[in-house]
Amino acid sequence: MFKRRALAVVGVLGGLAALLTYSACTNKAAQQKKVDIGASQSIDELMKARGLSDMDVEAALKTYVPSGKHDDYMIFASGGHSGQVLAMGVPSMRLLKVISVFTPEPWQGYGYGGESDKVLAAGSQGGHRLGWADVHHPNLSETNGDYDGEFLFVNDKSNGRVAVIDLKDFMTKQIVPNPLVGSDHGGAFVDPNTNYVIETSQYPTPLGRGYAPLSEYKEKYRGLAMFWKFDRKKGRIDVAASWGIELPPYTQDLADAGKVGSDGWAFINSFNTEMATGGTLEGKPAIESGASQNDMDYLHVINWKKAEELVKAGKAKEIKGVKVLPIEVAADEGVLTLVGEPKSPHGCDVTPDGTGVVVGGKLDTHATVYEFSKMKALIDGKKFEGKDAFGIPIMAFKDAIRGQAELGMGPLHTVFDDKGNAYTSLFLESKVAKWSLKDLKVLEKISTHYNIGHIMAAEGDTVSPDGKYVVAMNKMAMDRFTGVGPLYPQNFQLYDVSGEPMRLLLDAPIGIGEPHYAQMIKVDKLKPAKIYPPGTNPYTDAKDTNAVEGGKEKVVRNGDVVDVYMTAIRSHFTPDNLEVNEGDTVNLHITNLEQAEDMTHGFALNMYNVNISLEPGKHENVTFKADMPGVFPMYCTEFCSALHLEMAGYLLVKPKGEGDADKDKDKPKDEPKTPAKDEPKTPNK
Ligand code: CUK
Ligand code: CUA
Repeated sequence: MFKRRALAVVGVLGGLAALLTYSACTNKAAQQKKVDIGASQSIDELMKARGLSDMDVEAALKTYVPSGKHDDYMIFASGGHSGQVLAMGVPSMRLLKVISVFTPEPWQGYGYGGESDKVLAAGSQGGHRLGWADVHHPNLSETNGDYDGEFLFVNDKSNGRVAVIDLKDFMTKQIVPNPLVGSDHGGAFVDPNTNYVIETSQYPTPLGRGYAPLSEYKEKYRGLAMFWKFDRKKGRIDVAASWGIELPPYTQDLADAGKVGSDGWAFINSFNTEMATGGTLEGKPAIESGASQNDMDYLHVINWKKAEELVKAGKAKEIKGVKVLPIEVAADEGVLTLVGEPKSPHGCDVTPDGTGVVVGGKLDTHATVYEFSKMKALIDGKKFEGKDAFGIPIMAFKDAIRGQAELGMGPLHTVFDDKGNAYTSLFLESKVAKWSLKDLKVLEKISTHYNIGHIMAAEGDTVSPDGKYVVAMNKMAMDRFTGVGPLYPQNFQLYDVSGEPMRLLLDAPIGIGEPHYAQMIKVDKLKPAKIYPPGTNPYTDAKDTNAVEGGKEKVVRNGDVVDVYMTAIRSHFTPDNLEVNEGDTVNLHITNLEQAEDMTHGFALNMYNVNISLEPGKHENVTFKADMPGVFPMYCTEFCSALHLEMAGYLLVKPKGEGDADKDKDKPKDEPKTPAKDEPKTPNK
């Protein structure tokens, strides 16, 4: 025990270990007590006082990141229903930022009157402004199958949307609503060079979201694989160049893109190939049992490079302006092929070398590894065992697989390390199974607490995973934390997988939920900006046409439209007092003139729901209608200097009938003011 601890300490923190002068062969408590850590207590005394074991101390030493030191990895984790994405450091598991994506977020001034309102509005579905999202699968942009640290994509399962986050400034730049599907799930996944952001539907609906009764489910309901073209130069999805493939009304689930030899292909697992539609009140089986009748569902194997050619050759039909390759074409041309998947499949993960696809089974004890080369040969040779009800060819299961790994109860998702091992989450067993891709044999298992869903590993689904760390994203936390009421914290558990056995290092409750997937990237691949060049509009990535320079501030009135060109710098706004008339449309153009790191100013205008964040150099345009007369303090919401509280001003909205705000300026100061009630009501100019 003691020897192991000494070695671990040396491995993790050589300097400290030397200081502690642990001996590998002695176990004398007396010698221990000599270790003075500078706070009058020895390590042993501290351990005793806090009830810590050797393993606890080892875990602490492996995860503690001293103040001022940085983490080695960054996690981008789904924020679940919050609609946001969490950025966390590894190994400390410190939360660094909640990136606002689909949901307004006040601190980042996201959705409170500024330019970000346009991004959120563009994410409307069916004319409805959506106030939440169910984020499932963040995916980092890749170059040659490796994370390149430039962009992050996430999907909103509930409303069928995909968002683009630019990792230059960790801001959401685009939300693209899918006009065809009712919900999505597989995705956002990228191909190895991020040509496409792939989004696949979940619950089938009529494509284009029209009406069709459930009795016409088989005829009218469909799934979809959407290929959003990514324009890396612009950093945006090019909606016009995007297209889809019509899928049968099975419930498509997780998806992954092929890599290396399987680049150009995509794989989607599915369930409910029974096409059950429920009807519990009418005494019909619920979807849960209706969808669990067949022993096999279908893995969808898609040749997207071929689909792309067919779309370009005009073989697609248009639905709501989107080019969609019909099922018949996809089936006949070898674009879409099926192969059986055992018992309630879940998870769909391509191995780092691109040769295998791992699919779990919620009601199975195996993970199945499909062999890409075998499937390719079957498809090329047109060797099928039959067709499904939609005419899609089906490969024989036994001919398409490398084998099955007997892992335990309820395997879901799989990630990989640098030594040819796979790590699969076992939902029902609450364990992580480590197994070898070579012989599909389990090497070891470790408990999670509890009901693990997704799992992530350092660079775990690139062509060159790092190993080192695995994180379990658990569905339950039960006894892990101090109670906070019946809605329990969501818990990430960090494991050290650098050696054997695997070790649990740290619990990280995250405060929001429910997260699904996450990816972990080496921090040296990220090159985030520290400031913006002066006057930058982050949504155009260019200097805003309304950017304001110091000394050029002004107020311009045009009828009942008032344009205010304002600057912010420690610790004042110029202008700081604004006077407008009730009913005016007010456009605030505010540039933060600061070029010093972390000199962010906020701009809040009370009662008008305006709150924006002005990072150094950033420009924002805010528009609101001054429909509430009165006096409204406006102030900086970031504690930017000793005189931050003084960084304030007033918006005066003159009630209708009290005279024109501008006109008053020209009146001689001593002219007696006419009471409002005596004035004729005149419309504001
Ligand atoms: S799903 Cu959540 S645990 Cu949406 Cu990726 Cu498997
Ligand atoms: Cu600027 Cu506080």
